[in-house]
Amino acid sequence: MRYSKIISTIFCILISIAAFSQIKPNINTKPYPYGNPVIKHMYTADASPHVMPDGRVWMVTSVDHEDGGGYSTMHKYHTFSSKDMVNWTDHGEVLNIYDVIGSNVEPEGEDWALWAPDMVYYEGKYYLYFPVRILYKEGGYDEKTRKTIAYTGVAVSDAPDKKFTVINPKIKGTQGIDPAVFIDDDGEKYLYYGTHYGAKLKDNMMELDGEPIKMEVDDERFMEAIWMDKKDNKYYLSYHSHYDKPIDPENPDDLHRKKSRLDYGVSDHPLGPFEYKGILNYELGVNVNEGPKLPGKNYVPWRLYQSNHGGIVEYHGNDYLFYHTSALSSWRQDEFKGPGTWTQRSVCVDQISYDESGIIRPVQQTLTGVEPVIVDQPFEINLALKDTEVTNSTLKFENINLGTGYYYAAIEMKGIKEPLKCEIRLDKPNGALVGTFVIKKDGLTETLLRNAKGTHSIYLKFSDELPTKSSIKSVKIFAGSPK
Ligand code: FUB
Repeated sequence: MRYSKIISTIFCILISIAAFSQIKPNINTKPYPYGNPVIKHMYTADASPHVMPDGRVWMVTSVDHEDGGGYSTMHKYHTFSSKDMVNWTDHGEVLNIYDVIGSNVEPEGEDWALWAPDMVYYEGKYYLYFPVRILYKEGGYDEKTRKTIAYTGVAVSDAPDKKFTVINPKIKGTQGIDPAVFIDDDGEKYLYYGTHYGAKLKDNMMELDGEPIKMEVDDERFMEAIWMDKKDNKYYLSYHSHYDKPIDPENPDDLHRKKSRLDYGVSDHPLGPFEYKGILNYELGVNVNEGPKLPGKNYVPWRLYQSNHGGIVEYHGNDYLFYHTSALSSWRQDEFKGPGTWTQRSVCVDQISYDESGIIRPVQQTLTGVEPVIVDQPFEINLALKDTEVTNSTLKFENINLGTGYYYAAIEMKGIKEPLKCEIRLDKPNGALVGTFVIKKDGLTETLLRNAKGTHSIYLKFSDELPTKSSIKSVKIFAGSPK
């Protein structure tokens, strides 16, 4: 072995020993006593929540290693679903790093990891966006000197609980971690990723449609973990802010310390620029009212100075923040006597509230979690076409009870010659837009719906004259009560 190779091997061994010497075993087997985190049988992080066509909330999460060992040990994703936000089903592993690498060994000198993912439904398929993060071992693990690259790939599946197949291991133009996909009410699709970028996605969901744009937020602490949400026609871009030094146990709230928060900005356009609006989520473990305290201190053991990461979903009238903490790790290691491990995280869910002007009140992190959601309405509404006339390329359906929310719609058509769009609006032909069918061919076309709740007249407004001899076979609104 050459001298330099011996030195680098010794160095790697030392680094590994250093990393693993911090491992604390998960020796406490008592059941975790609180509602948050919601996943209690394994370590999960970076949740991306969406309502899927079965009316349930689904999330894909990163998986932190049972034995800790840091961010390089994140090698797979699981999906979970719930119909009430409290009880979650683990659907198992849907993608592994070796599905991406194509063999069961990592290239020599490199640590490959799968970081914060997103999963969306589009035109009958589920797309899983994953950041590959490669760390070159000769650069070492030190945050200041390490050499890494990261980019986004995409995998597809027919169902969110089945294995995904990689269809593009590296989306051209993407650099950096934390992809998030947003589908707008007009049918456009956007991919956000890296520290600051956003771009339209092509219909094939695996290529960028044009050059990525730098997301501008007037906040110098905008760092990573972008999530896009839309509320009352405004685009809310939330993100993890730059933080600095570790928490001083004697002064955890030190005003001079830059905190790891989720902050957000608002815009009238999905690609910005965004106006900074404030805090979505405080530093992890801040202001938790109930529960255990770190021995001798007035704050929870899992107070964390880094690793905040959020995803937002609206579900039957409430908005929820998904984030993660090390509370489960703190419990399983030594029953809340110590802090837990910052890379043994677990997904928590708490409610978001807004003031009258749309400003988010910083989320109250809780141990109890949220109230179970109970939905009692039909899963599906078939809009009766019998007596409905198409006037000026517009159809009207009166007095439709959308209850606490319907999340998808489908139209079946025949005789389509050219692609056309059909907007779904409430109460007036130019009322609130809740979704858009992009009809490319005969058969079924689906769209997601946003803010479709309460009792309304529903208008379907086609972008063009319907071709002669075309016909509408059915229109249905679905994903009301979760299956
Ligand atoms: O969980 C791994 C990475 O750490 C995520 O991709 C980032 O957002 C950071 O939280």
